[in-house]
Amino acid sequence: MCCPVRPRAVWASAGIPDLQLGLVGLTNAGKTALFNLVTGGEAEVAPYPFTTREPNRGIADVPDPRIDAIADVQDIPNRVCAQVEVIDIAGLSEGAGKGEGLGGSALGRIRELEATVHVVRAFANAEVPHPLERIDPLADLEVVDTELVLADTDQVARREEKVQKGVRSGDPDAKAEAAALGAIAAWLADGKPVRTIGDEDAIAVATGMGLLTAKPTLYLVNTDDPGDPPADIVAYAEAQGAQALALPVGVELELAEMDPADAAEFAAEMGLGETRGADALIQGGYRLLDLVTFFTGSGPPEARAWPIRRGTPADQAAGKIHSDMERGFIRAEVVAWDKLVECGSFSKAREQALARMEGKDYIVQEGDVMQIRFNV
Ligand SMILES: Nc1nc2c(ncn2[C@@H]2O[C@H](COP(=O)(O)OP(=O)(O)O)[C@@H](O)[C@H]2O)c(=O)[nH]1
Ligand SMILES: [Mg+2]
Repeated sequence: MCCPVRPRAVWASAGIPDLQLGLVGLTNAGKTALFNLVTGGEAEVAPYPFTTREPNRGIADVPDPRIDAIADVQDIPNRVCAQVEVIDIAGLSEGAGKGEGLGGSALGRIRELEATVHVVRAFANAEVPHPLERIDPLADLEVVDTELVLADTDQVARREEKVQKGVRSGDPDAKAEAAALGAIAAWLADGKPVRTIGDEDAIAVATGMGLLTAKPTLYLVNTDDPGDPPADIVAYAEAQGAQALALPVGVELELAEMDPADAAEFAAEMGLGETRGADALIQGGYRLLDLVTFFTGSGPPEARAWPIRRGTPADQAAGKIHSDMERGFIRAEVVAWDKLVECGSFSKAREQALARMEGKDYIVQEGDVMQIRFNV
Protein backbone atom coordinates (compact mmCIF):
# COMPACT_ATOMS: atom_id res chain seq x y z
CA MET A 1 0.00 0.00 0.00
CA CYS A 2 1.09 3.50 -0.75
CA CYS A 3 -0.48 5.14 2.26
CA PRO A 4 -1.68 2.44 4.67
CA VAL A 5 -2.43 4.86 7.48
CA ARG A 6 -2.86 8.58 7.36
CA PRO A 7 0.36 10.08 8.65
CA ARG A 8 0.41 12.32 11.68
CA ALA A 9 0.83 16.02 11.12
CA VAL A 10 4.44 17.06 10.70
CA TRP A 11 5.88 20.52 11.10
CA ALA A 12 8.06 20.89 8.07
CA SER A 13 8.71 19.08 4.85
CA ALA A 14 11.76 19.09 2.61
CA GLY A 15 9.68 19.31 -0.55
CA ILE A 16 6.99 21.81 -1.36
CA PRO A 17 3.55 20.22 -0.98
CA ASP A 18 1.57 19.88 -4.20
CA LEU A 19 -1.54 21.48 -2.82
CA GLN A 20 -1.58 24.13 -0.09
CA LEU A 21 -4.85 24.98 1.58
CA GLY A 22 -5.33 27.70 4.18
CA LEU A 23 -8.39 27.29 6.40
CA VAL A 24 -10.40 30.41 7.18
CA GLY A 25 -13.75 30.87 8.89
CA LEU A 26 -15.36 32.02 12.11
CA THR A 27 -14.40 30.55 15.46
CA ASN A 28 -16.01 27.15 16.16
CA ALA A 29 -16.87 26.56 12.50
CA GLY A 30 -14.85 23.33 12.63
CA LYS A 31 -11.52 24.37 11.09
CA THR A 32 -9.36 22.51 13.56
CA ALA A 33 -11.65 19.49 13.34
CA LEU A 34 -11.18 19.53 9.55
CA PHE A 35 -7.42 19.94 9.96
CA ASN A 36 -7.37 16.86 12.17
CA LEU A 37 -9.48 14.91 9.72
CA VAL A 38 -7.04 15.63 6.89
CA THR A 39 -3.77 15.19 8.74
CA GLY A 40 -4.74 12.59 11.31
CA GLY A 41 -3.08 15.09 13.63
CA GLU A 42 -4.16 15.77 17.12
CA ALA A 43 -4.42 19.52 17.31
CA GLU A 44 -6.60 20.55 20.21
CA VAL A 45 -10.24 20.76 19.17
CA ALA A 46 -12.33 22.57 21.74
CA PRO A 47 -15.47 24.70 21.80
CA TYR A 48 -13.76 27.87 23.01
CA PRO A 49 -12.82 30.93 21.02
CA PHE A 50 -9.17 31.26 20.07
CA THR A 51 -8.19 27.70 20.88
CA THR A 52 -5.84 27.81 17.93
CA ARG A 53 -3.41 30.54 18.93
CA GLU A 54 -0.55 29.46 16.74
CA PRO A 55 -1.29 28.23 13.23
CA ASN A 56 -1.19 24.44 12.86
CA ARG A 57 0.66 23.28 9.77
CA GLY A 58 0.04 19.75 8.67
CA ILE A 59 1.13 17.72 5.69
CA ALA A 60 -0.71 14.61 4.58
CA ASP A 61 -0.33 12.13 1.75
CA VAL A 62 -2.90 12.07 -1.01
CA PRO A 63 -3.81 8.41 -1.34
CA ASP A 64 -3.94 7.21 -4.96
CA PRO A 65 -4.41 3.49 -5.68
CA ARG A 66 -3.02 3.99 -9.21
CA ILE A 67 0.49 4.40 -7.74
CA ASP A 68 0.32 0.94 -6.19
CA ALA A 69 -1.08 -0.57 -9.38
CA ILE A 70 1.79 0.89 -11.42
CA ALA A 71 4.37 -0.20 -8.84
CA ASP A 72 2.96 -3.69 -8.24
CA VAL A 73 3.07 -4.86 -11.86
CA GLN A 74 6.66 -3.68 -12.26
CA ASP A 75 7.97 -4.71 -8.82
CA ILE A 76 8.82 -1.14 -7.94
CA PRO A 77 9.61 -0.98 -4.22
CA ASN A 78 9.02 2.69 -3.39
CA ARG A 79 5.74 4.51 -3.78
CA VAL A 80 5.45 8.24 -3.34
CA CYS A 81 2.12 10.01 -2.99
CA ALA A 82 1.39 13.63 -3.71
CA GLN A 83 1.13 15.77 -0.61
CA VAL A 84 -1.37 18.28 0.64
CA GLU A 85 -0.54 20.95 3.19
CA VAL A 86 -3.23 22.42 5.42
CA ILE A 87 -2.74 25.49 7.58
CA ASP A 88 -5.23 26.10 10.36
CA ILE A 89 -5.30 29.57 11.90
CA ALA A 90 -7.35 31.12 14.69
CA GLY A 91 -10.96 31.88 13.82
CA LEU A 92 -11.63 35.20 12.19
CA SER A 93 -13.77 37.53 14.20
CA GLU A 94 -15.48 40.64 12.95
CA GLY A 95 -12.74 43.23 12.90
CA ALA A 96 -10.01 40.79 11.83
CA GLY A 97 -9.67 42.58 8.50
CA LYS A 98 -8.62 45.69 10.39
CA GLY A 99 -5.96 43.77 12.26
CA GLU A 100 -8.20 43.46 15.31
CA GLY A 101 -8.51 40.15 17.10
CA LEU A 102 -6.25 37.18 16.66
CA GLY A 103 -7.31 36.54 13.09
CA GLY A 104 -5.59 39.66 11.81
CA SER A 105 -1.97 38.61 12.24
CA ALA A 106 -2.72 35.08 11.09
CA LEU A 107 -4.12 36.35 7.79
CA GLY A 108 -0.53 36.99 6.73
CA ARG A 109 0.15 33.25 6.80
CA ILE A 110 -2.79 32.58 4.51
CA ARG A 111 -1.48 35.12 1.96
CA GLU A 112 1.47 32.83 1.24
CA LEU A 113 -0.76 29.90 0.27
CA GLU A 114 -2.26 28.87 -3.04
CA ALA A 115 -5.90 28.53 -2.11
CA THR A 116 -8.28 28.94 0.81
CA VAL A 117 -10.90 26.64 2.25
CA HIS A 118 -13.53 28.73 3.96
CA VAL A 119 -15.14 26.55 6.62
CA VAL A 120 -18.66 27.56 7.57
CA ARG A 121 -20.80 26.15 10.34
CA ALA A 122 -24.10 24.52 9.48
CA PHE A 123 -24.11 21.93 12.30
CA ALA A 124 -26.42 22.60 15.23
CA ASN A 125 -24.79 21.14 18.39
CA ALA A 126 -26.00 23.43 21.17
CA GLU A 127 -22.92 22.61 23.25
CA VAL A 128 -20.70 24.49 20.83
CA PRO A 129 -21.21 28.24 21.16
CA HIS A 130 -21.45 30.27 17.97
CA PRO A 131 -19.52 33.57 18.19
CA LEU A 132 -22.52 35.46 16.78
CA GLU A 133 -25.10 33.25 18.52
CA ARG A 134 -26.90 31.89 15.48
CA ILE A 135 -26.75 29.08 12.93
CA ASP A 136 -26.81 30.90 9.59
CA PRO A 137 -24.11 29.71 7.20
CA LEU A 138 -24.84 32.24 4.47
CA ALA A 139 -24.67 35.19 6.89
CA ASP A 140 -21.44 33.77 8.35
CA LEU A 141 -19.88 33.48 4.91
CA GLU A 142 -20.72 37.13 4.27
CA VAL A 143 -19.17 38.24 7.58
CA VAL A 144 -15.88 36.50 6.87
CA ASP A 145 -15.81 37.50 3.21
CA THR A 146 -16.33 41.13 4.24
CA GLU A 147 -13.34 40.84 6.57
CA LEU A 148 -11.23 39.43 3.75
CA VAL A 149 -12.28 42.26 1.42
CA LEU A 150 -11.30 44.78 4.13
CA ALA A 151 -7.96 43.07 4.70
CA ASP A 152 -7.23 43.23 0.95
CA THR A 153 -8.35 46.88 0.79
CA ASP A 154 -5.79 47.69 3.45
CA GLN A 155 -3.02 45.84 1.65
CA VAL A 156 -3.81 47.58 -1.62
CA ALA A 157 -3.82 51.03 0.00
CA ARG A 158 -0.40 50.35 1.51
CA ARG A 159 0.93 49.14 -1.82
CA GLU A 160 -0.51 52.16 -3.62
CA GLU A 161 1.48 54.42 -1.31
CA LYS A 162 4.67 52.50 -2.05
CA VAL A 163 4.37 52.72 -5.83
CA GLN A 164 3.63 56.47 -5.77
CA LYS A 165 7.33 57.36 -5.80
CA GLY A 166 7.89 55.37 -8.98
CA VAL A 167 4.78 56.88 -10.57
CA ARG A 168 6.05 60.41 -9.86
CA SER A 169 9.43 59.63 -11.40
CA GLY A 170 7.67 58.33 -14.53
CA ASP A 171 8.58 54.65 -14.14
CA PRO A 172 6.31 52.79 -16.60
CA ASP A 173 6.16 49.60 -14.45
CA ALA A 174 5.08 51.64 -11.43
CA LYS A 175 2.43 53.36 -13.55
CA ALA A 176 1.07 50.03 -14.79
CA GLU A 177 0.99 48.65 -11.26
CA ALA A 178 -0.71 51.77 -9.95
CA ALA A 179 -3.39 51.41 -12.63
CA ALA A 180 -3.97 47.78 -11.67
CA LEU A 181 -4.09 48.71 -7.98
CA GLY A 182 -6.65 51.41 -8.73
CA ALA A 183 -8.88 48.91 -10.51
CA ILE A 184 -8.52 46.43 -7.63
CA ALA A 185 -9.31 49.09 -5.02
CA ALA A 186 -12.47 50.12 -6.88
CA TRP A 187 -13.58 46.48 -7.18
CA LEU A 188 -13.01 45.85 -3.48
CA ALA A 189 -14.83 49.08 -2.60
CA ASP A 190 -17.92 47.48 -4.17
CA GLY A 191 -17.46 44.57 -1.75
CA LYS A 192 -16.44 42.18 -4.52
CA PRO A 193 -13.63 39.61 -4.36
CA VAL A 194 -10.67 40.26 -6.68
CA ARG A 195 -11.00 36.79 -8.24
CA THR A 196 -14.09 37.98 -10.13
CA ILE A 197 -12.46 41.13 -11.57
CA GLY A 198 -11.90 39.63 -15.04
CA ASP A 199 -8.78 41.71 -15.76
CA GLU A 200 -5.55 39.78 -16.27
CA ASP A 201 -3.19 42.57 -15.23
CA ALA A 202 -5.14 43.17 -12.03
CA ILE A 203 -5.22 39.43 -11.27
CA ALA A 204 -1.45 39.19 -11.80
CA VAL A 205 -0.77 42.07 -9.40
CA ALA A 206 -3.28 40.70 -6.87
CA THR A 207 -1.82 37.20 -7.00
CA GLY A 208 1.70 38.58 -6.62
CA MET A 209 0.60 40.40 -3.48
CA GLY A 210 -1.12 37.31 -2.10
CA LEU A 211 -4.46 39.09 -1.88
CA LEU A 212 -6.88 36.84 -0.03
CA THR A 213 -9.93 37.43 -2.22
CA ALA A 214 -7.89 36.67 -5.34
CA LYS A 215 -7.23 33.11 -4.20
CA PRO A 216 -9.25 30.17 -5.46
CA THR A 217 -11.70 29.40 -2.66
CA LEU A 218 -13.73 26.40 -1.62
CA TYR A 219 -16.62 26.98 0.78
CA LEU A 220 -16.76 23.94 2.99
CA VAL A 221 -20.16 23.68 4.63
CA ASN A 222 -19.72 21.77 7.88
CA THR A 223 -23.09 20.05 8.16
CA ASP A 224 -24.90 17.52 10.32
CA ASP A 225 -26.37 15.82 7.26
CA PRO A 226 -24.74 14.29 4.23
CA GLY A 227 -25.64 15.59 0.80
CA ASP A 228 -25.02 18.55 -1.43
CA PRO A 229 -24.50 22.06 -0.07
CA PRO A 230 -27.69 24.14 0.22
CA ALA A 231 -28.78 25.95 -2.97
CA ASP A 232 -28.37 29.43 -1.48
CA ILE A 233 -24.74 28.67 -0.66
CA VAL A 234 -24.08 27.22 -4.10
CA ALA A 235 -25.51 30.38 -5.65
CA TYR A 236 -23.46 32.60 -3.33
CA ALA A 237 -20.30 30.63 -4.14
CA GLU A 238 -20.93 31.09 -7.84
CA ALA A 239 -21.37 34.84 -7.41
CA GLN A 240 -18.07 34.92 -5.50
CA GLY A 241 -16.24 32.93 -8.18
CA ALA A 242 -15.82 30.16 -5.62
CA GLN A 243 -16.86 26.50 -5.25
CA ALA A 244 -18.89 24.81 -2.51
CA LEU A 245 -18.74 21.40 -0.84
CA ALA A 246 -20.73 19.98 2.08
CA LEU A 247 -18.96 17.71 4.55
CA PRO A 248 -20.17 16.49 7.96
CA VAL A 249 -16.78 16.97 9.59
CA GLY A 250 -17.87 15.85 13.06
CA VAL A 251 -19.32 12.58 11.75
CA GLU A 252 -16.31 12.04 9.50
CA LEU A 253 -13.94 12.45 12.45
CA GLU A 254 -15.86 9.76 14.33
CA LEU A 255 -15.77 7.46 11.30
CA ALA A 256 -12.02 8.01 10.91
CA GLU A 257 -11.52 6.53 14.37
CA MET A 258 -13.60 3.43 13.66
CA ASP A 259 -12.53 0.14 12.14
CA PRO A 260 -12.59 0.81 8.33
CA ALA A 261 -15.14 -1.97 7.60
CA ASP A 262 -17.50 -0.73 10.32
CA ALA A 263 -16.98 2.85 9.16
CA ALA A 264 -17.88 1.94 5.57
CA GLU A 265 -21.07 0.18 6.70
CA PHE A 266 -22.03 3.08 8.94
CA ALA A 267 -21.30 5.59 6.17
CA ALA A 268 -23.49 3.66 3.72
CA GLU A 269 -26.33 3.56 6.25
CA MET A 270 -26.04 7.31 6.75
CA GLY A 271 -26.10 7.90 3.01
CA LEU A 272 -22.65 9.46 2.93
CA GLY A 273 -21.26 9.51 -0.60
CA GLU A 274 -18.52 7.29 -1.92
CA THR A 275 -15.83 9.97 -1.62
CA ARG A 276 -15.70 10.79 2.03
CA GLY A 277 -13.71 12.40 4.78
CA ALA A 278 -10.31 13.82 4.00
CA ASP A 279 -10.54 12.48 0.43
CA ALA A 280 -13.60 14.64 -0.21
CA LEU A 281 -11.69 17.77 0.80
CA ILE A 282 -8.58 16.79 -1.17
CA GLN A 283 -10.62 16.05 -4.30
CA GLY A 284 -12.37 19.39 -3.77
CA GLY A 285 -8.94 21.03 -3.68
CA TYR A 286 -7.90 19.28 -6.91
CA ARG A 287 -11.11 20.45 -8.61
CA LEU A 288 -10.63 23.97 -7.25
CA LEU A 289 -7.12 24.29 -8.70
CA ASP A 290 -7.98 22.17 -11.75
CA LEU A 291 -5.18 19.70 -11.13
CA VAL A 292 -4.47 16.54 -13.09
CA THR A 293 -2.07 13.82 -11.99
CA PHE A 294 0.69 12.24 -14.02
CA PHE A 295 3.02 9.50 -12.82
CA THR A 296 6.63 8.51 -13.06
CA GLY A 297 7.46 4.85 -12.59
CA SER A 298 8.80 3.04 -15.61
CA GLY A 299 10.87 0.86 -13.29
CA PRO A 300 12.63 0.96 -9.90
CA PRO A 301 13.31 2.73 -7.63
CA GLU A 302 9.97 4.52 -7.29
CA ALA A 303 6.51 5.14 -8.66
CA ARG A 304 5.26 8.60 -7.92
CA ALA A 305 2.26 10.85 -8.46
CA TRP A 306 2.74 14.43 -9.69
CA PRO A 307 -0.20 16.82 -9.62
CA ILE A 308 -0.02 19.67 -12.16
CA ARG A 309 -2.43 22.25 -13.52
CA ARG A 310 -4.59 20.98 -16.37
CA GLY A 311 -3.18 22.17 -19.69
CA THR A 312 0.49 21.94 -18.65
CA PRO A 313 2.84 21.01 -21.54
CA ALA A 314 5.22 18.07 -21.16
CA ASP A 315 8.40 20.13 -20.68
CA GLN A 316 6.87 22.16 -17.84
CA ALA A 317 5.49 18.99 -16.28
CA ALA A 318 9.03 17.56 -16.39
CA GLY A 319 10.20 20.72 -14.65
CA LYS A 320 8.01 19.81 -11.70
CA ILE A 321 10.28 16.78 -11.21
CA HIS A 322 13.57 18.60 -11.74
CA SER A 323 14.50 21.91 -13.37
CA ASP A 324 17.19 20.12 -15.46
CA MET A 325 14.49 17.96 -17.00
CA GLU A 326 12.65 21.03 -18.23
CA ARG A 327 15.80 22.84 -19.41
CA GLY A 328 17.17 19.82 -21.24
CA PHE A 329 13.85 18.27 -22.26
CA ILE A 330 14.07 16.17 -25.43
CA ARG A 331 10.87 14.14 -25.41
CA ALA A 332 8.62 12.09 -23.20
CA GLU A 333 7.50 8.53 -23.65
CA VAL A 334 3.90 8.38 -22.50
CA VAL A 335 1.46 5.59 -21.71
CA ALA A 336 -1.89 5.73 -19.91
CA TRP A 337 -1.53 4.24 -16.42
CA ASP A 338 -4.20 1.53 -16.95
CA LYS A 339 -2.62 0.44 -20.25
CA LEU A 340 0.75 0.18 -18.53
CA VAL A 341 -0.80 -1.94 -15.80
CA GLU A 342 -2.49 -4.17 -18.41
CA CYS A 343 0.77 -4.66 -20.31
CA GLY A 344 2.91 -5.10 -17.21
CA SER A 345 5.86 -3.00 -18.33
CA PHE A 346 6.90 -0.04 -20.45
CA SER A 347 8.67 -2.29 -22.96
CA LYS A 348 5.55 -4.41 -23.50
CA ALA A 349 3.47 -1.25 -23.87
CA ARG A 350 5.97 -0.15 -26.51
CA GLU A 351 5.65 -3.47 -28.36
CA GLN A 352 1.89 -3.07 -28.42
CA ALA A 353 2.20 0.52 -29.59
CA LEU A 354 0.44 1.78 -26.47
CA ALA A 355 3.41 3.90 -25.39
CA ARG A 356 4.19 6.84 -27.66
CA MET A 357 6.75 9.60 -28.00
CA GLU A 358 5.57 13.13 -27.33
CA GLY A 359 7.33 16.48 -27.69
CA LYS A 360 7.51 19.42 -25.33
CA ASP A 361 4.18 20.90 -26.46
CA TYR A 362 2.22 17.75 -25.62
CA ILE A 363 -0.46 18.58 -23.05
CA VAL A 364 -0.11 16.10 -20.20
CA GLN A 365 -3.32 14.15 -19.54
CA GLU A 366 -4.82 12.76 -16.35
CA GLY A 367 -3.28 9.37 -15.62
CA ASP A 368 -0.32 9.58 -18.02
CA VAL A 369 2.80 7.69 -17.00
CA MET A 370 5.81 9.55 -18.37
CA GLN A 371 9.40 8.64 -18.96
CA ILE A 372 11.29 11.88 -19.62
CA ARG A 373 14.29 11.97 -21.96
CA PHE A 374 16.50 14.96 -21.27
CA ASN A 375 20.00 16.16 -21.80
CA VAL A 376 21.89 18.83 -19.84
N1 LIG B 1 -21.72 18.35 16.11
C1 LIG B 1 -20.64 18.77 15.45
N2 LIG B 1 -19.66 19.36 16.15
C2 LIG B 1 -18.57 19.80 15.48
C3 LIG B 1 -18.45 19.63 14.08
N3 LIG B 1 -17.27 20.15 13.69
C4 LIG B 1 -16.68 20.65 14.79
N4 LIG B 1 -17.47 20.44 15.88
C5 LIG B 1 -17.19 20.81 17.25
O1 LIG B 1 -17.19 22.22 17.35
C6 LIG B 1 -16.18 22.68 18.24
C7 LIG B 1 -15.29 23.67 17.54
O2 LIG B 1 -14.60 23.03 16.48
P1 LIG B 1 -13.16 23.51 16.04
O3 LIG B 1 -12.71 22.60 14.98
O4 LIG B 1 -12.27 23.71 17.21
O5 LIG B 1 -13.53 24.96 15.43
P2 LIG B 1 -12.55 26.12 14.90
O6 LIG B 1 -12.64 27.22 15.89
O7 LIG B 1 -13.13 26.55 13.58
O8 LIG B 1 -11.18 25.56 14.76
C8 LIG B 1 -15.45 21.42 18.71
O9 LIG B 1 -16.00 21.06 19.96
C9 LIG B 1 -15.79 20.39 17.67
O10 LIG B 1 -15.79 19.10 18.20
C10 LIG B 1 -19.51 18.96 13.38
O11 LIG B 1 -19.48 18.76 12.16
N5 LIG B 1 -20.57 18.56 14.12
MG1 LIG C 1 -9.47 26.11 15.62
